[in-house]
Formats: sequence, C-alpha cells, structure tokens
Amino acid sequence: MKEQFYVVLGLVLLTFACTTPGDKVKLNPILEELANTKGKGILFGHQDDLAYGMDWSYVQGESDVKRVTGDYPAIFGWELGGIELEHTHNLDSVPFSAMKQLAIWGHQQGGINTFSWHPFSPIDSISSWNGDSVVVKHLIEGGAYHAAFKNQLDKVAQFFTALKDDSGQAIPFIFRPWHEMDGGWFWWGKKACTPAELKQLFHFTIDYLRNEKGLDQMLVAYSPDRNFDSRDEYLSWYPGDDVIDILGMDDYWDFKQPEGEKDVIRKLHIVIETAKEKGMPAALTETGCSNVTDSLWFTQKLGVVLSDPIINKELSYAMVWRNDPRVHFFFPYPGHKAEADAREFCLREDILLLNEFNTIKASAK
Ligand code: BMA
Repeated sequence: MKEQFYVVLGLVLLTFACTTPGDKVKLNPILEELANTKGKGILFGHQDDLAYGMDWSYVQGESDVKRVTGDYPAIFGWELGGIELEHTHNLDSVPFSAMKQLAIWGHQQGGINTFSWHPFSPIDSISSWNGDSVVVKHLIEGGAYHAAFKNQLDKVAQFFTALKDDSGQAIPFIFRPWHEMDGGWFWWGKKACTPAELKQLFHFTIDYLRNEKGLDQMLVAYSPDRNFDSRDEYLSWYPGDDVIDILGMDDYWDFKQPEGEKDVIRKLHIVIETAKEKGMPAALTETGCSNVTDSLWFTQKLGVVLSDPIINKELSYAMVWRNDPRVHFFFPYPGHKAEADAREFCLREDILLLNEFNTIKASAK
C-alpha cells in the first residue's frame, strides 16, 4: 500500500516537474484559444469598447468598432484604476458595476477581457502619473506600506473574483499590471524604482492574487513600452516565467516617427522570438494614433506592421486605446475621415474580429 502511494506521489511530482510554459495551454482556455488562433490571423482589441464611444455611453450592445465595421473587437480592454481606493467609478469615470457586467457580457459573446491598472499610490493616493515619486520600495515585503498595498490588492481580487458566468464559473481573463515600467511617467517606472524592486512588486502582486486569493483563471501579461533594442533589454524588468503568461509591448511612440513602423516591426520581432522561446503568446498590448489624425493610420501604419510575415504568423493580438470624446480617441467613429480606412483594415482576412474568432474556436472543437 505504502509503496503504491509513493509510486503515485512520484508520478504526480514528475508531472509538475515536467510542466513547461508551453503546458500552460492545457490549464487556461484563453491560452488554448490563442494557440489555436495563431497563424490564422491577429485578434483586434479596443479599450473600453463596450462602455462608451464618441457620442454614446452605456448603451447595451453598442461599440464604436461595431458601428464602423459591423462586428465587435475580439479583445475587450478595461481599466481598474480607482478600485484600490474603493471608488465606485474608475479613473476614466467607468462605473465598476457596469464594467463587471460588460466584461461578463463580452466573455459570453466569445471575447477575451484584458485589464490594465493605473493605481493611486497607497502611500498618499497620488495618481500613477508621478514618475519621480518613490513608491515601489515602500510597497514590497519589508516596506512600510506593504500592508496598505495588500489592502489594495484585496480590492482588485474582489473585483476579479466576481467575474463569473451564469453557472457561477470563474471567467478567465488577462491582467496587465505594472505596464510601461521602462518609461519614466509612472511611479513604478524607471525613474522611481530599480528593476529588482519592480520585479519584486510584480512577483508579490501575482503571487498574492493567485495563491492567497485563488485567482487561477488569471493570465498575466508583461507589457513594457518600446524602450528596448535586444532580448536582454526587453527582459530587464521581467519578473519570471512563474509570473508571466503573455509577452507584450506597448508602442505609440515609434508609430509617430518617420518610418517608425520599421522600429515597431524590429521590436515586435524581439517580443515574438522571446515568446517563442518561452512557449508564450505575443501581443501588441497597446497602440494607436491619438485622435486618428492620420486618416490612413490603420492600413498604412498598423496594417503594414501586422503584414510583416513573422508578425502576421506569430502575433496573437493588437489592441488600440479608448474612445473618450473628452480626452482622446483611437478608433474612428461613423463620419470620421479615417472611418473607411479603419473598416478596410478590420475587414482584412488576417485581422480577426469577434465573429471570426468565434468561428475559429468552433472549428477547433
Ligand atoms: C491613458 C489616457 C488617460 C486614462 C488612462 C487610463 O492613456 O487614456 O486619459 O486615464 O489611459 O485608462
């Protein structure tokens, strides 16, 4: 009996020891879906797509992407900033109650939800955009505000835990905290903390949410801005394969430079190569042209980047930022001069909106 027990225990341990990052595909439906979709096209995403657009807000079923293309994006982006202070609305005025319902609805339609987080500092509630403020080292283990930070994470966990489908099943999602750390604009950025401190913060954040709060349905994306020219530079803030599931990059800047698409392509190649080596999906986690001032941006800039043969075959998704009439917008609305161009881009066979994504998923079953 005892012998049998040890044989079984040995097999279980061996199975865990042999788990490589690639095996995560079996553990999370999103990874499986992204793996099945890879090479068939690139999923298109839009931040706050279902919440508001250029002349509407909180109208069930509305979406600026749908207004222009006839279909929803496949990736729905959301922002949690403010939840850590128990605000009822996020920092962009989206009620968390609506966000929850819309994210659940987006999942029920077949889309993938991804959450960014621009938290207010637990030290003095300053906003994320305080790139010189030393905060991170006070939040990690041993720091004076570690307990206050854990409180913030409790609020994030509460929101994530409530994302359940009708049958009470936890909805899988992507969390993308501590993004653009290689820039100098956030208090977790390169001016205010060291890579070692950021890695520790990142590690703690995910460890706490996964192991203390049981958020097994969560995938985590690593999303520096475009300040790297090599694999090592790209990974200089990387908290580890045990924390991260998806490798990404945010890039608005390079698109604004003359012939900047070449730099976007070069950097995405670095992301893709690293992702392949780790058995993870790769993504352009945030991009866009503010107010779509270049009316050919979608076909001539983003479209050119996504047509690169390696990117076309290997990239899982690309997401543009939100359409807020009070601040800025990154997807055109009906009547805007970039409308036809964005539609043409989205209707390309290799750019996948929600219906096409659902068809691919159905045929993979
Ligand atoms: C930024 C801008 C801000 C917004 C923030 C978080 O890029 O859109 O207006 O508060 O993202 O969503």
